[in-house]
Amino acid sequence: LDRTLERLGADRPAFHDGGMPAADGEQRSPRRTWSYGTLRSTVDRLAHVLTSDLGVVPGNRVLLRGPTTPELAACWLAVMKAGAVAVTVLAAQRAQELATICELARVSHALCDARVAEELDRAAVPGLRVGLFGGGEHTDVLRLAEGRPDRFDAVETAADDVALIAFTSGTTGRPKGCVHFHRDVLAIADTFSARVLRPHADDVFTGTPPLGFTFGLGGLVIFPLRVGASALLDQWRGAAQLLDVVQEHRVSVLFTAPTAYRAMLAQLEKPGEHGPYDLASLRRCVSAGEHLPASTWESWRERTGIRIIDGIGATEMLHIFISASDEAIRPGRTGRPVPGFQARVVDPDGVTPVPDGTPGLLAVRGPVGCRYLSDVRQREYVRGGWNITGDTYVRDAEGYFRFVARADDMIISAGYNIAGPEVEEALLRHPEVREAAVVGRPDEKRGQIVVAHVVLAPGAPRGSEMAETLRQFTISELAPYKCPREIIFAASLPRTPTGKLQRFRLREPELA
Ligand code: 3SK
Repeated sequence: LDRTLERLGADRPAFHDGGMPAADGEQRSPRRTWSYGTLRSTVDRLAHVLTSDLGVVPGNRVLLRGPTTPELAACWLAVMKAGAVAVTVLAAQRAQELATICELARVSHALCDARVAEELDRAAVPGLRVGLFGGGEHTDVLRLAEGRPDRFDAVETAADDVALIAFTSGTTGRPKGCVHFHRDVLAIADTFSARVLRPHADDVFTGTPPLGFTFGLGGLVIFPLRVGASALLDQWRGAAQLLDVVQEHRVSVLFTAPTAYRAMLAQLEKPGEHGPYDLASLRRCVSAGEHLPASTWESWRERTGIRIIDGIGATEMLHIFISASDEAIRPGRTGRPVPGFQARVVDPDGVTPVPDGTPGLLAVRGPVGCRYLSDVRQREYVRGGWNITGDTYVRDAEGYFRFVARADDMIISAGYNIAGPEVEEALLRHPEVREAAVVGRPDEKRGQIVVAHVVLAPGAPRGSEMAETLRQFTISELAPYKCPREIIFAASLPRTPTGKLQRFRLREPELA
């Protein structure tokens, strides 16, 4: 922040927010732009509040909680300047999860958006000192900050001091804290962002991942600030609002997940309602968080002319480590290791490489890596210096990595190995299918059978005839043994607050 400001001046826009009507017709909120100058003075004043009023000392762990706003981003930067450690959580997390996280990370302080403070209250964390922002006057840390000096000398941290503990509940629901250093924060900006995304100072970023998810923190705060660009920080309220935001703010860099690309494509098909949309400002669209099917990639390119930059990242690795851009993109394949990273495919021992073309566990190493906070699962994740992400991948002769499944999403039926995502991808090619999740269900005869949970387009008839149509459709696309034996129609699929499919809830419906 300081360097960018010195280099490009204080007047450039850093963050925008508001100004967009909500999908449900709610009033337009005033549109605001924070210049780099405003951002820095807010951050510095907040750093004074943290250190002088709330008693934060370097190394203290400060929980950050709120919807995506410039205020939340300013709090994150203030924690960095104060030499404290940001513990990022999602606004959607509930009291019990917050209590667990605070205990695991030994959180002593919190900065919390007043709109979501109740849940933190209910977590009843012993000794926690909380500063609220965006709420009533006398409790608001931003109000308090107005009376503090507008320059703060950042605490001298070392490259290997802890900057961030990011929590992941993964797709299985057990929270793990991932520790990242100050140098890791810069490393993701100087690898994926600088080498693959290649943003410039005039870019306007936006996207759907929240700042409590490192996909969002990188894409919406770290990457734009590193190059002096600006970001629109808001909460995602649906495809129509996201398209409106892109059009109205002339967004050029979009970070989101495959589900949102599909939802926007469906919205673009709707006659008249909001569109036609002018999306000509877009030049970079990034997809991560889940596998991007080639059909979604193709449809987006046909509709917008843009080649989506797919990527795989992980909270353990802070951000994206395999990706490709421009002409190097191969639809349906994630890409190649981002410069600075190495990747290979290994057998289940986690160490021995398998030949190209053979599926195995993805192993990666580079300038960032997994450091779980006191968790025995560290031993499984890092083996022989390589991070084993839990994804099954194949590397081809060109050195491209193709996603097969999460290691625990492989279905073994009558001796066949079936990758759930491959069947999902086939189902998604059917015009009436909006979302699909394919899991194995225990079966006496076959070990497991393939079960598909499907969300249909609005108005499409559910029922046995449609189920049979979809079964026949998958048989026409894939080997018959991969065809779902059962199709269950659903209104929606279970997802984590960051949008990842929770297949375990479909495998074990009692957890749903
Ligand atoms: O967990 C993920 O899927 C992810 C993707 C991109 C960047 C960062 C993360 C955590």
